[in-house]
Amino acid sequence: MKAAIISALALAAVANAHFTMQYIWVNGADQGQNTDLRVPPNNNPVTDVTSTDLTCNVNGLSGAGVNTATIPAGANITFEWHQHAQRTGEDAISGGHKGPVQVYIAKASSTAASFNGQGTVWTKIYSSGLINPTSQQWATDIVNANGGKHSVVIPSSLPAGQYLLRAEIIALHVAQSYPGAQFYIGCAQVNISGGGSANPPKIAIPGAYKSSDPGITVNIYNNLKSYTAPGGAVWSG
Ligand SMILES: *[C@@H]1O[C@H](CO)[C@@H](O)[C@H](O)[C@H]1NC(C)=O
Ligand SMILES: *[C@@H]1O[C@H](CO)[C@@H](O)[C@H](O)[C@H]1NC(C)=O
Ligand SMILES: [Cu+2]
Repeated sequence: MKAAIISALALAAVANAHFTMQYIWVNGADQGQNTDLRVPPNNNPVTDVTSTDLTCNVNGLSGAGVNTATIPAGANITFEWHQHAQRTGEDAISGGHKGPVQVYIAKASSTAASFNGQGTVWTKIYSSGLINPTSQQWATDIVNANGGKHSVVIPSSLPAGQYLLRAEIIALHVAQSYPGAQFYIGCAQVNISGGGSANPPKIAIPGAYKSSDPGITVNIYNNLKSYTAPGGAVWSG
């Protein structure tokens, strides 16, 4: 009985232990809390893959009042996530959240701040999922071990201009039925200087993700041997 109560409490703690993107770093330089970011009203996940909240989280269709960071082509961007407005004293994203980490980029039609990210505009530039099936180590375990951080190098062949960068952590601990998968999304506004002339493949978010995707509705506690994240292949520049 006592064990049952404790595990029920543990489950409740996992369910409530949500998180948001709070910082980006540009080539190792911390830009400051909530700077260059579209900040959602709370740390709850998005669970409806057809919602425009899937683009840049709740209230994320515009970045009015949000600074846009100028970054050099080929910059190394580090995203940093936390459960609450504190960097220490708790797991960054809570160990119960298991799943992939992905990053997408979309070129703004005019300014990044006014761009809503709708349509077939997103290019996947990073994806990490089930890293080790034997130990069941997920990309999220690495993010937790790194104090909430993961990094991506922006392909230097992308043209100069203003972009939204969209990082996503999908927590799959209750994903065996839909809706269940939890989408944690953070969007940063950047202005790439330098760059090239690549025209990468693109998908729509929402649009490309389906409730039936094997990376979205999945029982991860069933000795999973491999995992396919939604959204297709990474474009490496
Ligand atoms: C990007 O920056 C992070 C944090 O400073 C660092 O750990 C990582 O090695 C860098 N990646 C590359 C490819 O330079
Ligand atoms: C974007 O960067 C370019 C340099 O490539 C600069 O001239 C321009 O002012 C920047 N725009 C914004 C909005 O920061
Ligand atoms: Cu949570």
